[in-house]
Amino acid sequence: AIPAIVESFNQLSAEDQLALLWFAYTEMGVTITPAAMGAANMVFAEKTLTQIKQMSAREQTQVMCDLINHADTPICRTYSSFGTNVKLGFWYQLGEWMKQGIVAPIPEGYKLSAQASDVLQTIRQLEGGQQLTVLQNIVVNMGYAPTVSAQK
Ligand code: 45D
Repeated sequence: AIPAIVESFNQLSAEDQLALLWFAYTEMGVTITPAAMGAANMVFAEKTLTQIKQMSAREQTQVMCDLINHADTPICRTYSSFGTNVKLGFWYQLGEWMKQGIVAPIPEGYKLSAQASDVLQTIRQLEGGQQLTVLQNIVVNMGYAPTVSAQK
């Protein structure tokens, strides 16, 4: 079932993918402790996260869209070099900063498309370990990796 869920996620528009991640994050954010984040070797992502923090709101949103779209940018290439849990931790950190107003938020009252809501609902119904696997499979393929893209 997990590959099918990941596949349906990947078929959503970039905007839907980003919005769905945001809603997944807001629902599960509380369950991720600082200790768990510590386990993710976030030192590898610190430079990139700091760079994003210092960007304008528009640039911040653009970077996140680029990651989803597999754009060929320095940040997308750096992201691809992260391990899976660093990638998850990276998104988690951006989510925290969005909540704190440090990174540009999603528009107030924004609603997911019907397709994206369906995928989110399916993810909600999984047990915790499977949810984590789905999220790992989603974030692992974001960013830009020349060898992977060449196979498409
Ligand atoms: O204008 O054991 C829209 C670790 C369109 C490690 C938009 C872990 C309209 C150890 C697209 C809506 C900690 C990794 C704008 C475990 C519009 C460990 C913008 C687990 C502006 C278990 C949308 C970690 C935007 C986990 C900008 C499970 C959306 C981490 C941004 C999970 C969305 C992290 C973001 C998740 C979502 C993070 C930043 C799910 C972040 C999600």
